[in-house]
Amino acid sequence: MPRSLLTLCSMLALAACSTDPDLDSDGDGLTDVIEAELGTDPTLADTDADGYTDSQERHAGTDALDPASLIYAGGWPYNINKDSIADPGWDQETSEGLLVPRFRALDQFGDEVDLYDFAGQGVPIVLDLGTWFCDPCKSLAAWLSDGDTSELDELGWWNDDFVALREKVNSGELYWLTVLFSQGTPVSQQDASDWDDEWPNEHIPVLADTELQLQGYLDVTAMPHISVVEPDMTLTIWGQGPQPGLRHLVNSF
Ligand SMILES: [Ca+2]
Ligand SMILES: [Ca+2]
Ligand SMILES: [Ca+2]
Repeated sequence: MPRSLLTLCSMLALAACSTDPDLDSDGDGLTDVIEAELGTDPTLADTDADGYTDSQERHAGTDALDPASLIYAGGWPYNINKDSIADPGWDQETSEGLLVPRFRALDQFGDEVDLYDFAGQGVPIVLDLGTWFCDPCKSLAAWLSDGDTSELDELGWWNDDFVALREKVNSGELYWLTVLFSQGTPVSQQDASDWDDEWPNEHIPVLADTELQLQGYLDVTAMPHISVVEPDMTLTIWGQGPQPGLRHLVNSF
């Protein structure tokens, strides 16, 4: 065994230490050799237990040894392979079956969130677009926050079947992104923060579409607007109104 690997093996103190330089004992995407160099634990995918793997933290440039150093303060997913998604850009026509452009926006914590970080996790994504002036949007937010459907029950499009979707959001089986926009005074990061203060759900990023990019692309006029995106970023349901998207999701679980 080469001297360097002997040294590594003694450092790692692994029962089954191998001479394989490609060995990734914890399957986190970093070899044991690289983890020894970084000081991360080769037997733990997430050394600092902050929800992001050592490999994700290295990719994002955060500290894999510091639980206070997070990729997103909100704990949103991170996709190491997001650059491989063929971003069609905002000039592409909007159509079900096509990829959604790479939307980036500030969230309630001030982090710039990349929509493509939610790709590749095997979890469908809801794009819920609304405004402060849309009362049903706020009723939807209230339900997502505390489960209260009393305001939604008054609305013609609401169905009791949709209640199950909140459980999917809270269990991580469904990503729900609330995206705020405004046709008048542009929304700001403060709006995202205020919205989250009013109707908090720790699983839901609230994003400020300051440039009306997603709002324009999805041609949002009726609200709440619910579009559904597959894990590969294909637009599956291009919502006009909330019902088609919510119905599709209920049927897909
Ligand atoms: Ca590893
Ligand atoms: Ca590791
Ligand atoms: Ca960390």
